Amino acid sequence: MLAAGTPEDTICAIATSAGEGGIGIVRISGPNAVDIGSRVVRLRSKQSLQTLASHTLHLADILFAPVPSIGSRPAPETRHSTEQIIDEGLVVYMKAPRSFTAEDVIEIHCHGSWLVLQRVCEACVAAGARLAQAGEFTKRAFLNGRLDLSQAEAVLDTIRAKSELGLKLAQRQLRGELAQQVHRLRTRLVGLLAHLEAGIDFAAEDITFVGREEMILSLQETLAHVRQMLATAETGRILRDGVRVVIIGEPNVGKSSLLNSLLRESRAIVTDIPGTTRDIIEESVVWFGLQVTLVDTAGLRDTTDFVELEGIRRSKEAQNQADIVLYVLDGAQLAKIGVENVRLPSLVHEHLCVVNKIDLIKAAAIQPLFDALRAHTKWEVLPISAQTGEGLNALKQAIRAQFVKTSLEPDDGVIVTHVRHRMALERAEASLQESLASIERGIEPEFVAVDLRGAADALGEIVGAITSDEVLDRIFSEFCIGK
Ligand SMILES: Nc1nc2c(ncn2[C@@H]2O[C@H](COP(=O)(O)OP(=O)(O)OP(=O)(O)O)[C@@H](O)[C@H]2O)c(=O)[nH]1
Ligand SMILES: [Mg+2]
Repeated sequence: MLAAGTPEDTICAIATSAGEGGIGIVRISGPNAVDIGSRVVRLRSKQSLQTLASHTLHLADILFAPVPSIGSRPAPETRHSTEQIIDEGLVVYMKAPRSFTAEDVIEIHCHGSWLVLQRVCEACVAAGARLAQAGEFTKRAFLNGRLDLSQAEAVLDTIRAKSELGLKLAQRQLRGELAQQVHRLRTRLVGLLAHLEAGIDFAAEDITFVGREEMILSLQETLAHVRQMLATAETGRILRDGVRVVIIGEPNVGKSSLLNSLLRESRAIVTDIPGTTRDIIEESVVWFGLQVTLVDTAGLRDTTDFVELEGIRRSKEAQNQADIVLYVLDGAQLAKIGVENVRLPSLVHEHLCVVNKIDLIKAAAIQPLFDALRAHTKWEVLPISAQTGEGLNALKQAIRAQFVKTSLEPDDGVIVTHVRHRMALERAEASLQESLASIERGIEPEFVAVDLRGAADALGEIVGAITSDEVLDRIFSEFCIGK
């Protein structure tokens, strides 16, 4: 059930984004959409909305004072004196079930002025519509079976996508790639469950419905599929949300210079005074279709300066939220003190070590320095110069390669992008493991059935076949109003 109102309500909202635009759209959806639309628009062709062919556009005046419903319509002269024309625009009627919500939908396309759009919305409310809640159109599409839950989530991902790769994955999920795979696995489990339960019912008659070996094989295959999907979750999350790269190192090694060159703008203050950066500086870019958030931090050193200490605390906090840490060394200093005196911190995160300022090292000395460094540490080390830009492309490629390991072609299987899906798959994995262990130990089929049902339900949660109001409310409240 919807938190407020029911699907019998007709809802309306501004569907385009706030601000000025060439065109703005107000969307009306529900059983009375046509009736409400007829009170708000007057077609120039004098046709009534009811008679329009679905999915065709028609020029209309959009009226402020709601026109009384047909039947109680006043004489044309009185009607003319009370109504006000808000704007002129185009109207389209999308007949149920061939609309986004699978309900009757009227869209009013007017000029993209927020004031105009608000007045059109007010006119719709005065004519009997209710203002839609966040995500209510998509929620209706889900409740009416137009989309499953994973596709509804993909609608939001499409709207929010910040990178090409994120958009590509959202579109694949919207087309139902994940849903189909989940349905296949779930159907197989439900089939096995039916056999198992039938076996339980007819146990006394000694009929075996699925052989033990066959059951084990089928469960193992399903488990392997679930694990295959889980293995893509980390890449999926990064592709959808982007990767967070935190730059750390001692003062003056060129962290802020690196941030600036990667962003190609002078975002952070750079000086030759150690301890310049005191705060966290964060900025996003897109590299090869992948969204990357770069975070510059205060240089790490022993200090008694109160402000710098706070900066160092924040730097450590930022490290904990990193997908990858870039540890920056000063190459010029390295050449001077010798590689054997370099101490690299122990980092729990994925990390890359960059040796900066290689423009200050003699060309002939670079290779021996890196050979020694690679012998001295297990870390991957990359030469760069924030000043000349040398090595920055290789650095970007290396960061991408850490995360985009799977090919992104649809033929290579589904990629899991949502934490909610990952968690459900983990529950399915645990239940499948449990059921296999039970069969192998010769436990009663009744107990195996409980685990099989658990696995099927966990998969069902992904597509919304099994779900609670609370989960639905949480998912749809993330949407904007009008979607
Ligand atoms: N020659 C050369 N100088 C560099 C390079 N990168 C940075 N520098 C210089 O090194 C000094 C320190 O640079 P910053 O970017 O402020 O260093 P930081 O690591 O952010 O320093 P803190 O904020 O104090 O921790 C500045 O004088 C930069 O111009 C480089 O690749 N080559
Ligand atoms: Mg700095």
